[in-house]
Amino acid sequence: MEKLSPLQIERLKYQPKLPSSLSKGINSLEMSEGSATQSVRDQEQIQNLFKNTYGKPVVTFKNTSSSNLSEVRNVGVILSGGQAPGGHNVIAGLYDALKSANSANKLYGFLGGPSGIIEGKYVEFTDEFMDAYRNTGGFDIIGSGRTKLETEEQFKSSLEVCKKLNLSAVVIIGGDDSNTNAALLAEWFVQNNTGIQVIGCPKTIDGDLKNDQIEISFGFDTATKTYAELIGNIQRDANSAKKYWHFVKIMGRSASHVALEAALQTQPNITLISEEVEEKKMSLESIISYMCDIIVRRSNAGKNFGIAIVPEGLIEFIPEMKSMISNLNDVMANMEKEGVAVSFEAVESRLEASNAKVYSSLPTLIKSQLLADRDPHGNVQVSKIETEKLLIEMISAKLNEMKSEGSFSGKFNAQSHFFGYEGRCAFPSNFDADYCYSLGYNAFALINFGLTGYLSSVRNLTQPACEWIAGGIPLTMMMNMEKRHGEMKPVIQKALVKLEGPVFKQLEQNREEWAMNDRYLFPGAIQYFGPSCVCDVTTCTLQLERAKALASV
Ligand code: FBP
Repeated sequence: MEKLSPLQIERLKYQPKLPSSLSKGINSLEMSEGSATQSVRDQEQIQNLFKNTYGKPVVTFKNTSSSNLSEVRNVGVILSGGQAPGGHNVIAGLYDALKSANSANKLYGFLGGPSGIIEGKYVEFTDEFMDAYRNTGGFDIIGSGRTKLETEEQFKSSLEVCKKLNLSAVVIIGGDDSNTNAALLAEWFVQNNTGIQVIGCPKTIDGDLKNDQIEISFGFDTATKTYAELIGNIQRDANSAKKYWHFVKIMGRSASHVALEAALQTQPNITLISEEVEEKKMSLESIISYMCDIIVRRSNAGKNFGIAIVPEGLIEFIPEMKSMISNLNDVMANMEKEGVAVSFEAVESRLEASNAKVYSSLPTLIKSQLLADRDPHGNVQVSKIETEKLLIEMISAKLNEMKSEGSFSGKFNAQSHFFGYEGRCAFPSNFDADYCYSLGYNAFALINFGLTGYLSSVRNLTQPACEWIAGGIPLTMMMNMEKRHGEMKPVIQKALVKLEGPVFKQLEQNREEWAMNDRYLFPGAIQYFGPSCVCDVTTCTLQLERAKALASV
């Protein structure tokens, strides 16, 4: 028998909570439809590309006393993209719903992400197999991957695999790119009269897959709490030794929700928010000046230490960098097509003059990191760019200059950290355990009502789980046209931090106080057992956004 840690043993026993609308079972549900929907932008183009799945209504479930018998259904599930705590519980919820609807139903897991459905690599879930993964972190139950599902050939091989397994539906658990895949596959399946449905589930620690119906993507709650714990520990260390500035880069490919949430939970001295940098058109130089100003003022107050939070995607939001990276993406896509080898010189000679100047001004380390392989969606892999080190290097240079001019006499010793992978596979918090289980359970309800091209939606999340509202939204509702690999493509729009929103305002109102007067908070480790005020509270982001949404109703 495999050896388990005490926490593993206890978490396996946790029974996740469901919204009361779903708790009476899959066969006692009634669905109500709202009015027709539209995509967030580029309505005409999106409607043209998604002729069969565009414009469908938002749906909501409530339970009914009558019991509908459900026909036998086999379902396939895919974990797609970066890991996020709670993925196993989405599958557990889906499995339990499917088996409770009809014990003859089968659930297949495609191995290694979307490539599993293309290549026909799968495993069938059994009670024993599923039970070993309940309430655990990670995606290791079936693995994940970032293969983009978009070509006719991929769709055809997926169809063959689905037919072989007699599937009536596929559930794709993923972020914006993966749910774009889900939307494309759903449309293709309808277009080709396959009768196979596709349902998405909103996953990503980045927290940028959201709108009014999707209040948050799963994994954000646990990941941000994990990073906040680590930052709190570092703050205590910095405040004890009083000799280092800690620069902490925090994951979140584009949006700064994770950095912002971690900052609200810990109250560090400096927090950069990429969306603000873009909005205020802050150049790299002005960011350095802003940070140096706080470092110098703290040093003058005798504090040669501090904590700075840097969002992972920052570099792509600095105007001169954004323009250079977008030009660089096109240049690299063309070089790949032409089979030209990538080198500093080759790239610089093809970039527009102003972008070439920005590129060549960067340290060699950053220049080569910017040339690393793009992800399958054509994005720069920002997790590989050491922005925190770039900032430290530039700040050191500026402070040395100031020293020689006599305007700085303090010390600046910096440590760099990157928190990302540490939080993506943590044991899901109680919130994520319940939310994920509900999303998976609800995904089967959407399948049972014959829907396709929908995203599982569970909302009203700051209330107790029994009051959560279950339903679904059409994936096309979140789509717009964006440039990928040098071409305009339909994609789900990322939800960035809103500068006029309550979450950023909370930082803005407090950051000067936090910069100078150490108001560090120490959240400690996620607690799974104990008082509800410790174990069941969700993020500041969700609480502030929901409070604002409810106040405006
Ligand atoms: P998803 O959007 O797929 O959930 O992934 C998010 C993320 O964790 C980002 O925060 C990060 O930039 C990226 O994945 C890292 O990707 P990889 O795991 O491929 O290194």
